[in-house]
Order: sequence, then structure tokens, then C-alpha cells
Amino acid sequence: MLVVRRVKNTLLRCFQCNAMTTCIAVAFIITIGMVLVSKPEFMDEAIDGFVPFSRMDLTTKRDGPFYPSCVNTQDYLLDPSYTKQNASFIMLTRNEELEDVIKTINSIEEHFNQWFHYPYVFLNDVPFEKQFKATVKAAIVGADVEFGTISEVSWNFPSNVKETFEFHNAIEDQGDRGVLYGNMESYHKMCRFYSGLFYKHPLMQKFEWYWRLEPDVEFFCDITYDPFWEMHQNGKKYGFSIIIPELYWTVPNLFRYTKSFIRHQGVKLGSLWKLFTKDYHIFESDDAELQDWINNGADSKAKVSEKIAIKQLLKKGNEAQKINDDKEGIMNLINKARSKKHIVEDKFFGEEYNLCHFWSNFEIARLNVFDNEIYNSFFQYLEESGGFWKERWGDAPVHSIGLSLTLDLDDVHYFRDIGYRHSTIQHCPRNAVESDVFSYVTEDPRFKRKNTAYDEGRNYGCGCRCICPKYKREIEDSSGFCINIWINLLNEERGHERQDEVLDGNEMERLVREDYLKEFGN
Ligand SMILES: Nc1nc2c(ncn2[C@@H]2O[C@H](COP(=O)(O)OP(=O)(O)OP(=O)(O)O)[C@@H](O)[C@H]2O)c(=O)[nH]1
Ligand SMILES: *[C@@H]1O[C@H](CO)[C@@H](O)[C@H](O)[C@H]1NC(C)=O
Ligand SMILES: [Mg+2]
Repeated sequence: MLVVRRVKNTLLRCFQCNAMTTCIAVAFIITIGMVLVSKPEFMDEAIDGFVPFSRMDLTTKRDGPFYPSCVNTQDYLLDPSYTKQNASFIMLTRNEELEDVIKTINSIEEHFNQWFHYPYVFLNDVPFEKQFKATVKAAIVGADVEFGTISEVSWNFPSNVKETFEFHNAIEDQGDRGVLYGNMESYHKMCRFYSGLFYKHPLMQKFEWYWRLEPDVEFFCDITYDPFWEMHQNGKKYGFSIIIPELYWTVPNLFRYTKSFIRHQGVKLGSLWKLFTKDYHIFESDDAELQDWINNGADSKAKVSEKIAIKQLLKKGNEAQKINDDKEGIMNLINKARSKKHIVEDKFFGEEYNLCHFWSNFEIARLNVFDNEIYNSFFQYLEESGGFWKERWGDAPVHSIGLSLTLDLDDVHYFRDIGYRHSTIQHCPRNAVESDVFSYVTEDPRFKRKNTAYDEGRNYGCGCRCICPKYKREIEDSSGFCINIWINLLNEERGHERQDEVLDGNEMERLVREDYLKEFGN
């Protein structure tokens, strides 16, 4: 079992390492080896010797799907301990998007809300038209619906910003530089609103929990239990379905301001912070210079050897007739004089944003993960920095980093069993082997199913009655490095989570010195 876990970790770590090809080769050899020896218990079939995440068991002691498979919803709802939560869907949208809005509603109603009847809140920066409201209301049969308009102050940039030349120039400039959506003023407003203001809207303040939706969203599986209730029961505060890296040029200064905020406010970070940061403290040594110089493990041995050789050389001082013995020391001295410390541009106080973020167009969360003193002042700080218009900070990275100021990894839940697509990105789980135990029950004629050719159940599947689109990229496999960090961290014991191993610099120095003395004497 230990061996299996080791192999698993090696496989997972491969996504992170710099020498990708080496790692793929290692993974290849290991996988072939494993397949020949025995079928490892955590993974299904390999493709070309490589097992994609989507075929692995990603459950850890600390997080995994709430149920192994489908639940009998009728019994679930009748269970006396079940309590419907104080929760609502929220969708920000425009009148013009009606058709896509209806697609989303139909999908979530069919796959979940026909049984649970949670209300909806629709928000817009201009009033919704009569026609829009009527069509939406007709599509939502068993739940309350509210339509809200966002106030000018919540939607627009502050008045001392929005009329300035700098503001318009910054937006134009982002367009010229090809930053995705960077030249759309409305997109900046949307990101700012979702970053720090949606939860302040009077219609949202009436709830404790929300589930964010967007137009043109598709659910592939049945969600046969209540995610709000399960999160409540399991002490989870924020749930995601997709985690991917952000485009660098949308957020070049977000982390700089975040670090500055943390320092000014003396924020005590949650362990979730580790999911979003690269920690450069990978070499622990009494030698502060070495510690600061070494940013990755591969550099460490050479740097330590250099130090030893130079030290020995200087020790010998002028008795340099043994010039041959000292060649190594002299060469190192020359190299050191020439070498510059690597500048890692985005390393601030030993850390860097790794660009990972929960894709925020899907979120199931408590409103108070944002509506609290720390997050609110974080948003205020970001607002004052101007990053929502000088750059194109998305609400997704802002949420993720902002959450990690206060939350621990255990407060977050990966809804791996929820099949979800928005725009071109999708996650669709394999069905659980037992997923056909309970059959689909509906009383609503709109959702009667004629064709129930669900995907076949598979090992380590967790989906319920999923029908996944064929030949579409699974995000767990195509953008694995962020989910990989998530899994690695959750495999660690609470309080000891780290993405990278820390090298014992003092011990390394001792060994290198020993070797040196053996070879050259002192
Ligand atoms: N009322 C209103 N809603 C907006 C506006 N801009 C964006 N939205 C909504 O905000 C949400 C996110 O906007 P999108 O344009 O879909 O942004 P995105 O999801 O990051 O980008 P895509 O990947 O292209 O979908 C969607 O629900 C939009 O309907 C706006 O100017 N007014
Ligand atoms: C739901 O939560 C909100 C916000 O905390 C609260 O104001 C409201 O009274 C709650 N509603 C119910 C029905 O408990
Ligand atoms: Mg969208």
C-alpha cells in the first residue's frame, strides 16, 4: 500500500516538476511496471502508459464526493434530519441573453432543482424587461424567482475614476495588448461586481448560501442530494467544480497587492493559501544567503559545493603553491563573482502566485466566506489599487486568493461528481459502478426521459446518471497541474501541507564538505 501511495505521489508530482520529460518517462516506466506486477488499486486503465487524473481515485481522507453514487432522493427528502438550507441560485445576466438563460434553467431544474425547489435571484445592471421575466418565470415551475437591478455605485467604478483619461486609456491599452476581454469596460465592471459586491445586494443578503449560475451552462449528471445541506453537515464553506490556471497578463500585480495587504493588516492566513502560492522556501539552512538564493531543488547541490570549495580556498589563504588542489576553489570563486542571483520577477517575500483559481462561474458557498471583515477590507484595498481597471483582474483569482486569507483546505469541497460545462471548458465524471441502483423519478412532464442510455459505470467513478459529451476534453486531464496541487495538499496531514519538499541545507552542506575533504584533504 505504501508503495502504491508513493507511486501515486510520484505520478502526481510529475505535473509540477520542471523537467517534464524526465517525469513523463519516469511515470511511464513506473506505470508499465505497476501494470505488469499488479493492477494498482487507485487507477484504472492507462493510456500509452500514462494514467489520466479522470481515471484515478482522487478521494482523500479530507475530501471526496459526499456520496459514492446516486441517492434515492425521495427518501433523502423525507429523512427527518434533512433540513432545507437558507440558499438561492444567483445569476447575473443581460436581457439579450434570455435564450442561454433558459438553457441553464432547464438543465439545473432537470438535474437537481425539480426535487429541491431552491429559489433564484437574477441580477442586471439595467432593469429586466417584461418579456425576460415572464419567460424565466414560466421556465421555473416549483421555486420562487426574484429580479433585481444593481445600483449605480455597485456596478460602476467610483466617480473619481470612471471619467478620467487614465481609466479609458488603461482599458484601451489592454485591448491593444490583447488581454482577453481587457478592452471591454463592462467586463471589468462585471469582474469587480462579482469580486466584492454581489453578496451585498439586498436580494442576496436574504440568504446564507448561494449557488452561482451563468447563461449557457450545462449539467451532465443528476445531483440527487442537497449540496447545501451536505456542505453544512460536513463543515464545508466553499465548493468548486473546476480549478485551472489564470492567464498571467490579466493579473500581473494582484499578488503584489495581496502580499502588501497581508503585511499591513497582519492577516493570519488559512492553509488554503498553499493551494495558490508557490513557496520558494524549499531550502532550510543556517546560511541565509544560500536559503534566499536557492529557488528550486535542482540548484541546491551545485550551490552548496560552490560554497564549500570557496571556503576551503579562502582558508588556505596565501600558501597557494598547491595550485592544482585549489583549481576547483578558484573556478568557483570566479563563477560566483560572475553569477547573479536569479531574479524571479513575481517572487514576493519568498512566494509567488501560481495562477491557479477556482473557476468562479460555478460556486456553491456561504455568503459569509466573502461577507466578513477581512475579505471586505481585502476587496476595498484591491479597489483602491485600481487593479480592476488598470489590469483585468478576474473575480475568479480574486475570490480564490481572497478566500485563502481566511479559509483552510478542509473548508473547501471539490464537487467532482457534478458534471458541468460553461463555454468550452467542462468537467464530466465517470459514472459510479452502482449508479443504476436507483432509477430516475420525475413527476414533471417537462423532464420525462425517453432515452436513458447513461454512461457505463466505471471504477473510481462518482457520477450519477451522467451522459458525458464524447470527444470533448476533460479538464482534469487537460489542465491537471492545479487539481494535482489540490490532491497533493489534501493527501498531507493537516497542518503539514506543502507542495514541495523542503531540503535540509545544513545536512546537505555537511555531506558535501565530507566528500570534498575526502577528495582534496584540508
Ligand atoms: N447585466 C450584465 N451582466 C453581465 C455583463 N457582463 C457580463 N455579465 C454576466 O456576467 C457573467 C459573466 O460574464 P461572461 O461574459 O459570461 O464572462 P465569462 O464567463 O468570464 O466569459 P465566457 O467564458 O466568455 O463566458 C455572465 O452571467 C454574464 O451574463 C453586463 O455588462 N451586464
Ligand atoms: C436566511 O439568512 C439571512 C441572512 O443571514 C437572514 O436574514 C434570514 O432571516 C434567513 N432566513 C431564514 C428563513 O432563516
Ligand atoms: Mg460566462
